[in-house]
Amino acid sequence: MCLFCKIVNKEIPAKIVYEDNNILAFEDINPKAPVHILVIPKKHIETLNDINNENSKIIGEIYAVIANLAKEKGISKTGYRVVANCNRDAGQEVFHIHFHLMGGRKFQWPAG
Ligand code: IU
Repeated sequence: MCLFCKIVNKEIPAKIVYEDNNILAFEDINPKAPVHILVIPKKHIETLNDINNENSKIIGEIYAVIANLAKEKGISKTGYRVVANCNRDAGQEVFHIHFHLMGGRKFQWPAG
């Protein structure tokens, strides 16, 4: 079972900030910004390449959770970045799709 599936199953602890039937959000263990939360579908989907018409509804739900978390964390007005890394060149390390919600500082563009 993958690392994030284990977090979903509560076999590995995480600082959970949001949970519903389909989605889990928890603090990144190695934060790259003052706010750094990972938002994931509970269902195992490996990469963005695996999004299709059957499972894409969860992506909109994830973005609604992100918008709420950004408000809760007080970064919705100042701004924040959402990142989903796909495969090697983007530096994906965990092969269970996840959206990084990062805020609380200014970011460079283009991203490195
Ligand atoms: P990436 O997009 O796959 O590169 O991001 C994986 C993230 O998962 C990264 O920011 C790690 O710090 C984070 N993470 C975690 O929160 N808990 C863990 O046990 C492990 C990685 I391993």
